[in-house]
Amino acid sequence: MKEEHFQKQIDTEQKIEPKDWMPEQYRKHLIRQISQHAHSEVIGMQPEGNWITRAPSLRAKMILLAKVQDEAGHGLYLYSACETLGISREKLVQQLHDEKAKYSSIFNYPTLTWADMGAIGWLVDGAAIINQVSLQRTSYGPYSRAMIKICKEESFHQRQGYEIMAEMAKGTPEQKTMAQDALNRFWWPSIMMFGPQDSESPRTGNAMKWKIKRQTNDELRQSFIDKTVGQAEIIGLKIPDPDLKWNEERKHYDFGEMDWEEFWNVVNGNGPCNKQRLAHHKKAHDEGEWVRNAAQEYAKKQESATN
Ligand code: FAQ
Repeated sequence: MKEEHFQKQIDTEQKIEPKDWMPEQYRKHLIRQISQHAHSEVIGMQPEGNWITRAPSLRAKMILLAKVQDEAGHGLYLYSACETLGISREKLVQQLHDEKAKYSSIFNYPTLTWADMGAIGWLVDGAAIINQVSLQRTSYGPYSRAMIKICKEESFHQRQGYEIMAEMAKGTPEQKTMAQDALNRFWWPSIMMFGPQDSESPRTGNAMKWKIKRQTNDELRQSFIDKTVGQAEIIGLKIPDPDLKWNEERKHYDFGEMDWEEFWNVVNGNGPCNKQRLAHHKKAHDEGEWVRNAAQEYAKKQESATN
């Protein structure tokens, strides 16, 4: 009866809220996805944080600083949404440190030049938006509401990245080469953000049945590619895929095969920066212990003062 009522709520587009009954598998599925999403936002601060001190102008520095802070905020919205499912923030962070929880593969690639800041904003935030706009309609209320807030900021991120790429592409020949090189390195990892092909994705079945995901990995990837090809053309950069071609019958771009061995290697902890990213997070977490303790003491004092 409970299960039927739950599925009916989903089928009739009513949001599931924290106090509603939900199957244990649905709760676990959400904790897994939302926490991995939160970890991605927070780990995702590292590749860009790397360039704050080297931004080429005060304006560029202010924008990048604001963007990295936004990512921290996105992590917080998502951890809060996840906590409504009955798991603590400490446990979620522990799962990340124990490598039981993943984060997006894209953040395991290094950022070698300033143009990489452009490529991340344009492509990584661009891919994140396609995915997150779809997730605004996810069935779990707190996740859906977090997505609505996040998408507003994410579209500014995408535009600032595209602006960097556009400026560099019309700059000196060296700047244009740098922009093209960033696109060459970030293109395939960006389209890998959407996950394995549908036929290889074990989580998609339940995710679609429960409307946690509203579109599949392949649908979202196709939509990202269709949107991005024209943007590259406008600024005179070339997407590094010789098989990329408009298919008039499908009304979509056909594209080449991804290197799935590389994808699974990165997902399973063996990408170029996996070890470095996790070590940095652990160090920052340890060094922040006194801040968490002080905040807790302050909160306790405030509470006893009001009682
Ligand atoms: N990287 O069966 P599926 C951002 C794992 S936010 C790592 O297809 P599912 C903002 C997957 O977890 C970017 N692992 O799984 C920003 C599963 O492992 P598990 C993050 C991946 O969940 C921008 C296994 O493979 N966005 O970038 C990846 O149905 C700039 C099987 O896969 C989200 O997290 C991958 N690429 O679909 C921040 C969006 N792909 O858990 C800073 C929410 C797959 O069974 C700077 N998440 N895996 O051990 C989702 O939409 C989904 O979870 C997918 C994967 C689409 C990522």
